[in-house]
Amino acid sequence: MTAPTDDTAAEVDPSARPAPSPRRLAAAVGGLAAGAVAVAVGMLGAAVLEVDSPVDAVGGAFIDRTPVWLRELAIDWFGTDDKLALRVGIALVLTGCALAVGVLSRHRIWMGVTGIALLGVVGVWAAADRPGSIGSAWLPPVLGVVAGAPVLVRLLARVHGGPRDTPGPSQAPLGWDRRRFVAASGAAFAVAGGAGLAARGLERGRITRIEESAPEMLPTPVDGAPPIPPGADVVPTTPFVTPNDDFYRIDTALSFPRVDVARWRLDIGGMVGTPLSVSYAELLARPHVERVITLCCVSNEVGGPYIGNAVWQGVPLADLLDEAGVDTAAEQVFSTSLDGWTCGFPVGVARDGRDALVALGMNGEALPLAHGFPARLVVPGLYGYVSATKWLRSIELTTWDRDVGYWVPRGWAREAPVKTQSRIDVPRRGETMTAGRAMIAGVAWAQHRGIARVEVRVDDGEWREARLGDSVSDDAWRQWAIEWDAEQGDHVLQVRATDRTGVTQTEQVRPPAPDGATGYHTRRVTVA
Ligand SMILES: Nc1nc2c(c(=O)[nH]1)N[C@H]1C(S)=C(S)[C@@H](COP(=O)(O)O)O[C@H]1N2
Ligand SMILES: [Mo]
Repeated sequence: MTAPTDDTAAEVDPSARPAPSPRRLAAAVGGLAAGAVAVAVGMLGAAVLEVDSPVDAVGGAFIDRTPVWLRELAIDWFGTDDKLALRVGIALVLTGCALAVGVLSRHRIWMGVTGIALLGVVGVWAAADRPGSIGSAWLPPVLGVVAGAPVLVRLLARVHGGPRDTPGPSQAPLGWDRRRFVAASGAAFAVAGGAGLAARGLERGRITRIEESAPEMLPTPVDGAPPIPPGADVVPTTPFVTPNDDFYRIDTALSFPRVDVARWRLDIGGMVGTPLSVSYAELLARPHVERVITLCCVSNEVGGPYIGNAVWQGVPLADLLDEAGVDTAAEQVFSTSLDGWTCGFPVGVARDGRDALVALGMNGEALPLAHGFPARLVVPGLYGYVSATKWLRSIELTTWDRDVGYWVPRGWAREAPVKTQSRIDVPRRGETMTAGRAMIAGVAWAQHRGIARVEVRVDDGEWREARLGDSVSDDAWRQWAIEWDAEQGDHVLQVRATDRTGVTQTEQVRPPAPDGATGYHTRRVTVA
């Protein structure tokens, strides 16, 4: 049987534009309500079972398959809000799917049910695809389908009218009960909202419990960093030590890994004499050192914000490797996080005397969850994507042909030492200056080589040497400043740094991929 279409109404009044038929609209709303129930129940199921939510699993599968150009574009457009952008994108796609499911269901309910089931299949596939996914992660998307499909069937039966609906006083002339439909779909949205809120509450509680499991105080390091001399800080806008809350965050994790610090262990194995497995308490009990190390992201554009400097506290990686006894044939220190992310760097880097750390602390506190609690790697002189594993789970000594880190098959270089770079922080971008004596200032970095010189040029004039802030460590950035007699008009400011090996950063402009952006940071200013 074919229900009379409401479009006949339009024929009666030829002046009317073909308005969306109320039934089609209702069907779409029904699809949306059923979709909302399915997604929210899936999220709630995941929160109760303590597995990745189906939406995050799909997002994670998407992140893992994002080509380099799209990732760069996303970081360019959304910066560190790229995860939020992905969530919004997923929500829009899901909304479109749910509306389509509703419209399709209007005459062929099996098509809508199949549509919901297909979304569930995508959820199950993504859950199974997640590295380190645990057994029950397939269940939440199935629960979502089991909850969403009956809602769809019942709501669409109301749109359809027919024998299941007993005619009531509010029965509309077109043969369906709008008031009941509105009440039923409203109830479905309320259930979805309630389930969604409950899921969010559980997720927040989970994160709070992890954060509260971190120690209030870390042990005093046996080899502490000397206090930062006030002379290290010469840029008014940029603190020499980046506060934890301002430290850039870059990772592929849509939700924080399920850290259980009481049961957590760091395993060191592979090509070693004696594999080690150390608990958090054992790592805390070992002698700690404290080092000032600047961490930066390979995706940072010239002049970009994805760099931070912190006082890291932890156990020297070399001590742990010595204890395990590294096989001479081992080539790579390959590490894996609790969420299945991986990276690797040459064994030589870990043993050339530099202060690579298994860090437990950041700026005087236990590592914040966003920066890798309970433990992470920090290796001076290497970009984060080849070295700085957060939520560290294991370290494996291996060869290059056996394994490569997460980003390598995705178009990034296998080895990635940090490039010598410099950035202008003052004047700020778009700042209008007044004529007269002014300051140009910023940061320069060449981790593990150290900064020897910073020069500044105005409008293709002479390169002039800037005054350097006190050096704290070759592994940390260095601040710089220079006076300038600003004359009225538009000006172009440029900076370049030279490291302690005598090499000046290259002027050649290159994008971040595959191994770090190059070129001089250039700032255009207007002096009024
Ligand atoms: N587990 C995990 N660790 C990770 C990453 C990640 O995606 N997952 N990203 C790396 C990258 S690309 C960088 S630049 C640094 C950033 O560390 P931060 O977020 O503490 O600044 O972490 C590294 N460690
Ligand atoms: Mo990065």
